[in-house]
Amino acid sequence: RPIGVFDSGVGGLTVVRALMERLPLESIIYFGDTARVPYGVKSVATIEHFTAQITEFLLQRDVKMLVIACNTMAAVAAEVVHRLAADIPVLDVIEAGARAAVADSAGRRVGVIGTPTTINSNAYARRMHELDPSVQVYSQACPLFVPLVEEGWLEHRVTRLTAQEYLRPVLAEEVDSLVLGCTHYPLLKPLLRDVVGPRVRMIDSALTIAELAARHLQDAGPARTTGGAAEYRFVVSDVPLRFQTIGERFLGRSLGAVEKVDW
Ligand code: DGN
Repeated sequence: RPIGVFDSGVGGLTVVRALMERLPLESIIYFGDTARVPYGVKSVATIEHFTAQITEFLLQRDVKMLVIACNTMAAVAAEVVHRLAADIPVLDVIEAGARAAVADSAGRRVGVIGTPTTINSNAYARRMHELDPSVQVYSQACPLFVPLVEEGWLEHRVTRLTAQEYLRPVLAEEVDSLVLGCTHYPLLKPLLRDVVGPRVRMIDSALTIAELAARHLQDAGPARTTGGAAEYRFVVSDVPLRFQTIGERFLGRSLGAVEKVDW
């Protein structure tokens, strides 16, 4: 049975990439809601409705685990997924990122960046405070990052200036960690490293959720050692212009055939 991974669009492929590297024997079915992205600026009710629809779709494909790769969905609609998929583990990037951020957290000052919906939901800060009330959290919405990454401007001076502008208030608080709270931000890691300097620990929620998924599967039983190679299916709600190019940049390899859902 495959692991189901879903996102509001193409960005969750950074999570698929991390899962492929961490769990190379596991099959994955990915759903990207490319027809309705971006979610980062939509209302909670709409995001909940879309999330429920995607969850049902993946449950019908008999997934053994669900991974909410989209920070925006995890921030405001994780409950919906837990309710609909009560029989299987449901992991989400916010839980994974928040846990990693507070690990060894004595006196930690943590910065969180994400889409406006993720930041306004306060989900990261709330979860981190539950895990460790002593942690100080400073959040910043970075709405221009998603389009800049999709444009492929990963090292562009416009992106650098934008990052300096967005991160100035967070860096002024002398954070020791920065949570990359959006599917797109792992692609900006080299540039963000330059902007935040070598001292700040960067938490990549794609890597942390792959680690969490590996731990869950280990607890569930011995790793699969027989059977065929892992299979990957990519399903989207639209095949927009340049999808293949952008998707392959996120995935770090060829996507192969992409299926379009018939809704
Ligand atoms: N996948 C979204 C996230 O991680 O917040 C970013 C894309 C979007 O919906 N704006």
